[in-house]
Amino acid sequence: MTVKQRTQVGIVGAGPAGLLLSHLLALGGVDSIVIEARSRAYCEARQRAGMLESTTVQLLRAVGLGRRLDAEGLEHDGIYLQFGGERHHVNFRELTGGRWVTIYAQTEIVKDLIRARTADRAALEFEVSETEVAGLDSDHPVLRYTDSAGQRHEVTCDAIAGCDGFHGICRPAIPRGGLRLVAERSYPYGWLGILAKAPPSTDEVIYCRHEDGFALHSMRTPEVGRLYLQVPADEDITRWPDDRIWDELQRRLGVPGWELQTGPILEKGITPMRSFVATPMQYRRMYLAGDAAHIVPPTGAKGLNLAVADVAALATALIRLLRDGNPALADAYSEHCLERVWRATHLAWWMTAMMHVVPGQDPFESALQLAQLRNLVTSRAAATMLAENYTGYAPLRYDPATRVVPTPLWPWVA
Ligand code: RFL
Ligand code: PHB
Repeated sequence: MTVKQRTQVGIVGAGPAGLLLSHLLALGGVDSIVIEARSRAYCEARQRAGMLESTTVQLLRAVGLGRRLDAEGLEHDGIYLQFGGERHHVNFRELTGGRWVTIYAQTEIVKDLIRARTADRAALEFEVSETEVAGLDSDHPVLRYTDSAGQRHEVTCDAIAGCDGFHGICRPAIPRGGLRLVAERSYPYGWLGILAKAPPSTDEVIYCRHEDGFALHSMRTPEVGRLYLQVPADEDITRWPDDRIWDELQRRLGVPGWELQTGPILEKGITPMRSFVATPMQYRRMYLAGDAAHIVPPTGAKGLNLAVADVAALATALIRLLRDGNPALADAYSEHCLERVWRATHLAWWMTAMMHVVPGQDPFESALQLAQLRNLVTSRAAATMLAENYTGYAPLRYDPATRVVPTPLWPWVA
């Protein structure tokens, strides 16, 4: 027998987008259920993003999720850009009049969110299967799933949020003709990422263009480093024993007088690089958020930040729709988000193109990359453009108590 239930918002996916959306809706008095295919342990351990825009940090603090972030997050003034054997610091805080970035792992945000939702006795189900969305042409779409004990459920909703990542089921459920544009770009390289029990050899993140390919030195804590190497898109990870990874990182990241500290590698994996944007990010009462709607290559550190921005806007829009009966923000959701998404897509594309080198690359291409990098470290205007885009865009405004606060990006519905 199928158990029939009712909620206001059915959320598919307990990644950062789905969990934060549920948290924000609850603060605004809107009920939701979150269903997730994987186990809680898997979601809490999945290694991904680490770099938060200051606008993301401010939003998380404002909604009661700042305690551990403030205690354990590593606040950085800027980044290092390295090329041609030179390392330059770009100070975002100084260039933007106070904006910064914070290193705080996505795993920790997910843990904080799951803890907060569980303490709030939220409906949050892990290890569900056979998820389906139906009735998308009505005002009461339906979410169906089988729970971890094998019980089938049917939840009638006022809205569905597809927060189920790039490979989820919500975007493909949009009827033919419902998506106007699917813009895509794939790159001939990927990132081999490691998590290592090795204290970071840098105080702030290093982005390095090297003749043999990109390298990035990031971190998670003062004891754990997170480092990446550009490799071919179809690279076989077994070709990269730990010693080869450390040697290559030292070779690409090395500058005179600097040593890379090494240590046991805790995890390694290869991520393909692609860009993807689905338009519109909604179909009637189903709204897509985060990686379900768009993917960026990780070079600009935008993916998680875009997911947070989407759900701040979506929560505000759904609270206005479902609590106050006003559909204006919900109708404008996609248009509002896509402005930010395309700015971030451009930043990620531009940084990717400037920093990666492919074997046998045209010397014209190489000279252009170096000219752009030189411009960034010598022109205040160029560095400011990078700083503004990297640290975040307009503040993410979410305030359920005072009804709705449109951000400056919503002029047509203010
Ligand atoms: P997620 O995190 O993929 O979560 C989607 C969830 O949906 C579940 N799901 C389903 N659940 C139920 N039924 C179904 N049928 C389902 N199908 C799927 C999945 O199991 C999953 O739990 O998407 P979300 O929430 O939109 O969050 C997006 C971010 O995870 C992603 O954009 C970032 O991690 C991207 N990213 C980075 N972003 C940043 O802002 N800064 C960074 O520094 C950064 N570095 C990175 C990154 C991504 C990387 N990888 C591995 C892709 C570095 C890397 C290497
Ligand atoms: C990370 O810390 O994992 C990280 C940092 C910056 C990026 C991508 C990933 O651009």
